[in-house]
Amino acid sequence: MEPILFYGIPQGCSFGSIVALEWLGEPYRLCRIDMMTELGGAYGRIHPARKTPALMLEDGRIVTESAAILLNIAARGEGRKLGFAPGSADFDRLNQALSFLTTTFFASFGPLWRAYKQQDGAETRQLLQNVGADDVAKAHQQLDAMLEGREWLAGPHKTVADAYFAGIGRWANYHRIVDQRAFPNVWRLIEALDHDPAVIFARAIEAGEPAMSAGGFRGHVPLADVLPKLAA
Ligand SMILES: N[C@@H](CCC(=O)N[C@@H](CS)C(=O)NCC(=O)O)C(=O)O
Repeated sequence: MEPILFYGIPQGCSFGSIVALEWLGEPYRLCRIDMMTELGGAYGRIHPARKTPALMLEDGRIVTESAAILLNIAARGEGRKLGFAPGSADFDRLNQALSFLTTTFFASFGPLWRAYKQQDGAETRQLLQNVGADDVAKAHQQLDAMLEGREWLAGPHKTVADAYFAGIGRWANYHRIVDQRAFPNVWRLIEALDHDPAVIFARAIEAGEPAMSAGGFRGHVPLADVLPKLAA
């Protein structure tokens, strides 16, 4: 059995794991989870905290947390150079970039997602949006500094850190909160990723449109069909 990635819509951070799987080029399947309606119920058997992404491995074990999933994908494809050998300076750089993105950068959007879900309370929503705008701008500033003099986040070629950024780097524009062109190194990376076939593929997958895989995608599988495959 191929690994199965559980990805969330809309605007999931799991987008990055789809991009990484495409870059890897090995067989995989996808299971689509609508985060507005499907996080409850049976999905809790895949991810008890009811978050996406999750990756089911060949033996039925589940890996959660984007960083762990992405490093699992990177470790599969030495030839694809999505990661680096442990002990090297590039390996440290990759872990540093991934840690920053999955903590500080991801968390800076927390208030904005709270505001997004908030149905009423215009005042609270405004407060959350103000806090979010400030946090997101600071996180972009930090990322811009990290990218100084570098084409990609973690070294001389694109890695799973860039794949992850392709997903969460969209959020500033989605929330219309920060003009990313004010951060030239970040903007350069966004533009470089924008036309990448794997990013185009992941966008089409999220939108539910026909998507052209580089070769690894073996189709969607419904959640009900995956549950019996779970490791005991
Ligand atoms: N630390 C986790 C965060 C996972 C997470 O919060 N995922 C979001 C989507 S980006 C989610 O599932 N949200 C649904 C919810 O909280 O209701 C990771 O990096 O995988």
